Amino acid sequence: MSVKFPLLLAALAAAAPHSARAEWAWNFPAPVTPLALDTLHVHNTFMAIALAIFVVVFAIMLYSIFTHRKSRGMEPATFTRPSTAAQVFWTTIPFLVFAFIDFILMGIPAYHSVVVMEDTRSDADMVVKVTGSQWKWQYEYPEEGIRFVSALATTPEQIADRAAKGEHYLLEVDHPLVLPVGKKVRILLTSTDVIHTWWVPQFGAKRDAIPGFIRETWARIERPGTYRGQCAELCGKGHGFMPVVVQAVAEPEYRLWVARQKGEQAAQAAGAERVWSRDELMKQGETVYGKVCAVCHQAQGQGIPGAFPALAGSKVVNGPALDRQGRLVKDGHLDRVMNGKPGTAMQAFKATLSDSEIAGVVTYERNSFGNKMGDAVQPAQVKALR
Ligand code: HEC
Ligand SMILES: [Cu+2]
Repeated sequence: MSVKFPLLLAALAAAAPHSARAEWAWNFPAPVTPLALDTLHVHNTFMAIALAIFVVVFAIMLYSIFTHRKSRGMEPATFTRPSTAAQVFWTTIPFLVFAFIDFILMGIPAYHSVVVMEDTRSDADMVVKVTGSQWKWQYEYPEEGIRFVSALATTPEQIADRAAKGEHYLLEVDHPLVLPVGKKVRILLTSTDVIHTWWVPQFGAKRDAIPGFIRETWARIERPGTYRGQCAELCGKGHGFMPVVVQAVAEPEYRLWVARQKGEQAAQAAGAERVWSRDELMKQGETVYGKVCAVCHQAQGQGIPGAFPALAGSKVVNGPALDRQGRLVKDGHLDRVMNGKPGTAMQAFKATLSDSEIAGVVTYERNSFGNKMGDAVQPAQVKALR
């Protein structure tokens, strides 16, 4: 069943200014999971029932008003208290009618949907763990040992209107979540800081990612494609900048992707074994800084007074990172980046960045924005501190 309200929407669309119409859709986005299909059915059934009740109630009301009008010589009734039997009758009948509608007509499909939603485990083919952090998503495939961070790909220039916006403005990421079509994916959700919500409208699932808890949902994507969503829980300054992008591909293509990811991760791990040149570290660091740190500390390391400290001239950045034995200096530069500062927006990056990314970004900060430490941190040193 598909109930739409073309007349009402057409009227609204005609009234709206032209520019506001570009994003108008007539219905929900096409569901691509059984769960989304089920909840859409519930929505449509409920809308049909609500519409039917609306029509019946209004018809009775309008009929009563117009038929019993004074100009037709209607006399008001004079009773003050109708019989008890009449009162019981006109209370009981509507009660029974609505009990039937609520508990049977609406209750059964709604109950079915909730059961489908909560059934995250039976016949699950694979597990993906999703971790929200201000302001990006981390995806982990525990069975494959794959893990990566998925961050906004829209550039700061596009956001500031200094460059042309792309088709998927603010709905594009550097590393989408890749999932096989037709497999039941159990999705575990948690967060490292505040509550986020992982939401892809076409999957029909929207579940909070709560720090300290693991919540779950599931998806069996029936059609290959790219599906986009957003964080749906106000989670701070970058809330509007942590989109979700899922790429659903056929099973063989998925296996290929998994193999490639494993290769990349192995290469990254190998990168920690060798000595990097300063230039390599600076280059790596600049990329990481722009992608991960600049949202808070800003492009030139100037920070935002009162919220995010400047790294240009910072005592921490211009202090020691490691002591002579290669141990962390407490509250030093490397300590701050690896372990964060609990209770502040400065999170521990050792969980989300690789050895070479941490070594790179620390080296970069120590030698940029006017900081001139002249030293470098090696990936192997970071690895030894994990
Ligand atoms: C979500 C915002 C946010 C992001 C992203 C972020 N930081 Fe921070 N950072 C902070 C805040 C807030 C502090 C101050 C913590 C405190 O109260 O000492 C801080 C402090 C620091 C400090 C110490 C500066 C000082 O003078 O106290 C360093 C170094 C630092 N961050 C490096 C990084 C690096 C490297 C990255 C990227 C890998 C990064 N930060 C990403 C918010 C952020
Ligand atoms: Cu969020």
